[in-house]
Amino acid sequence: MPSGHRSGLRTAGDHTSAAFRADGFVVIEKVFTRSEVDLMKRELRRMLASGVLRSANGVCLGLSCRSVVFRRFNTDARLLDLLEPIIGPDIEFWTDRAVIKDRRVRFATPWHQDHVYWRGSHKVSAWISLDRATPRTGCLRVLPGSHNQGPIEHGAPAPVPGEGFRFRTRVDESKAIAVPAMPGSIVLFDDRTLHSSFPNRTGAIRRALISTFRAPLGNEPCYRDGILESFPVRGRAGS
Ligand SMILES: O=C(O)CCC(=O)C(=O)O
Repeated sequence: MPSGHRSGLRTAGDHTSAAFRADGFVVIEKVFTRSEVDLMKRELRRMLASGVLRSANGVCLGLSCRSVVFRRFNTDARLLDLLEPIIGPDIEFWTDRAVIKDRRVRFATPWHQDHVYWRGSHKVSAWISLDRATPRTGCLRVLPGSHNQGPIEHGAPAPVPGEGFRFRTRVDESKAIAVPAMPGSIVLFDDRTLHSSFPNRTGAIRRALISTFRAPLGNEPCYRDGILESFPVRGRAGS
């Protein structure tokens, strides 16, 4: 197990960023409270019920650009304080998505690097747990240190029945570790870190808000899912 990957500290920025640099990810426990997590879950339910947000195989893109509630959490100082030692004083929100595994969407997420989808500058994602995520309910798995390999070849995405087009990357799973997370805890990971998630074997709902940030770069386009999503959140032109 990589040393220090589970910090348990919210204010030790140096420790968090050192663990992140070494392993390509770090877990920070209990950043958001139960009532804040309940508010996010209520907002997610409302957005899905009203049709403001659509789920494709359990993935819902673009929450902050449609909801002041999610925008507030993605600009929360507790989250930005964790990101600042990693990204630097200027931080831009890039995009967000909710991933929901339940009775209908049970399948595992295959191994991949997020960089293969986004390309361009490197980004950091905050996987914010909204339910108890365990190996049985579908928590993340990561390959510690895999970010040091840089971007790897994923081949062309292939159709998987019921799951859309998916990349399939070969990984030595003996070196992988499970990353369980309680509601309100955050897993920060680099877009080069190889990760996947377990299938949900329980039928109990497992939701995560996954918000992605980067250092602002004038010449790189914003993320677009029909609408512009990126906006500054700290430092230059941010708070
Ligand atoms: O939350 C999950 O189950 C997987 C999320 C993931 O791999 C991703 O969004 O890149």
